[in-house]
Amino acid sequence: MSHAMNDVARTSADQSETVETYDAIIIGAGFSGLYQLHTLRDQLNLSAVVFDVADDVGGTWYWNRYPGARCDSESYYYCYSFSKELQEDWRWTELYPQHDEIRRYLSHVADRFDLRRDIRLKTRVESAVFEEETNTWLVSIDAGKSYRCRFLVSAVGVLSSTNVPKISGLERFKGEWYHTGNWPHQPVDFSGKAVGIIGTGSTGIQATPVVADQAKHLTVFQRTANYSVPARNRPLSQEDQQWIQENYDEIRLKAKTSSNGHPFDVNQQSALEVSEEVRRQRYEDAWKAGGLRFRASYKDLLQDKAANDTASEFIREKIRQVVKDPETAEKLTPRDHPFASKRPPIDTNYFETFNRDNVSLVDVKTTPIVEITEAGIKTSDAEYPLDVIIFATGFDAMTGSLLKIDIRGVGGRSLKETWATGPRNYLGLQVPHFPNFFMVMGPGSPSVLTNNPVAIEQHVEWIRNCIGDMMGRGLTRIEPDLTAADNWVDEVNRAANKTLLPMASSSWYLGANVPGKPRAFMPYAGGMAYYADLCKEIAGDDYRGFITR
Ligand code: N01
Repeated sequence: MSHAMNDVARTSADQSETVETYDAIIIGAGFSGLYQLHTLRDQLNLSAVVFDVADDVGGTWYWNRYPGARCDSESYYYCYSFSKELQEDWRWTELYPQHDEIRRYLSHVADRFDLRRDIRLKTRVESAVFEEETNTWLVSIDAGKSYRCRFLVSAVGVLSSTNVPKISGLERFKGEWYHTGNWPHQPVDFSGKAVGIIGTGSTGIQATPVVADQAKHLTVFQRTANYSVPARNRPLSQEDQQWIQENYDEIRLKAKTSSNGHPFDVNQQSALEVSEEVRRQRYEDAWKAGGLRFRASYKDLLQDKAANDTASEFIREKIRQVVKDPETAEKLTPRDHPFASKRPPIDTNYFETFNRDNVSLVDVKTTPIVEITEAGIKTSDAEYPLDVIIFATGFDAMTGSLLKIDIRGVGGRSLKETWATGPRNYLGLQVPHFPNFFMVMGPGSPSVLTNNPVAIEQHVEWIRNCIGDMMGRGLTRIEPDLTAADNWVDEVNRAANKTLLPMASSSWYLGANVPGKPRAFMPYAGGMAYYADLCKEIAGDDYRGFITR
């Protein structure tokens, strides 16, 4: 039997306007929103709708189409695990899938589970206001229409609000400019052009070799040198496919019981308890194998600075070996933060690209960008004429997309103001005074420190179970109490401080990349499996720390 509220017209509180009403409104049609819709509509039998501003499903993968964009997690586990049939009928072609393949996958999911009929595309949610009299949310979209729902779920993504730095003169630039996170749908032709790319995070590191292949000249404007490990991407063979299908249960279990959602073992030795020779061999093997597994070489790389130094120095040596010009190699060598204290990129020929004649590197820490002119980028010591500027400058991560929506909880308080000093909430799932509002991958949850689909499925299923429990018990309202939220913020900080993560002072984990953003360590570093168990235990303990009625 359906629990659905009237999913047709219903009269709003002020009686003057008729609004469509749903049990749940979900904002965002990426990995999170698609699965949340499936769980609420098809498993709980609720009426639910998804709004997304894009003209197709895909979330972050809808927008990130820049040259070289592909996933850093391996394809066969950077995907949903909730449906065996889905798992069996989809074959990934490469170890690290390109953006278009991930979009095809998400499109397939939308079709396979008949989700599209409840997804409204080209629809931007402008505001959501909680109304106490009815314990419902009034959600307004850009077309001026409003909808009402009992449960509001943010599935807006953690890396979806682009960060274009305010560099004076951009509006005068006569060439083309793009942000990687809002890339045109038609390929951009770089042939015969002088291209500049600002930013050397995961995105810039993926894009640089591909753009260099096409451009007449590529200038990379680097503020912070970065560590990167070769990805060693390759097509998946028939044998790989067979191995994946035969071992899927074990792969999924390993991912779910790991600290970061990746199904590989972390070596339980300390980097400091083995000889130099043994350690070097292990790093060499990990370098040859490639990928984020390099981080798992020793258990203490993210906890102990001396242990980390051994890995950091190994990568620095590799950079010096690969990059032929010693001055360029030195500029590319990271020294101001430990390896993996910022999200570590993986690459295909990134450092090798700086051996090309058509590529140059500008260190904008020593010679900062002063302005953008009609003709290109001007630093404190030179002007670089450019036809195209690529901003690979990242995102207003974790909170940016959410805070673009005017969300108002009890008493009209705004979420943006409530979070003026940092995103205080409970478990990264709910915010005090914002009842029946849930966040998938909210700040304060493991989110960006994980292989995302694992964290997404855990959140989506927790939210489904919570809403199901509420329905079952006839409850109309749930929100965290303030003390629980404060304690959780303390726990998020405690967990971060046990690691080297806060040592990267310019990291987007801290909000440091966006001027004016409050500095707060946002993801929960206590481990995915521990966190998932805790969420389950809290729900089982009558939703400890939540107020229900
Ligand atoms: O962004 P970033 P990203 N002047 O913020 C520089 C995920 N991802 O898009 O370090 C000059 O990491 C900035 O310099 P600094 C992944 O989680 C996943 O690369 O602040 N430079 C930095 O070099 C990743 O971590 C995949 O000093 C400026 C760069 O721009 C996250 O997305 C692929 C500047 C921004 O790096 C974000 O990565 C790609 C300025 N004013 C990304 N402002 C997958 O494979 C910024 N910078 C799944």
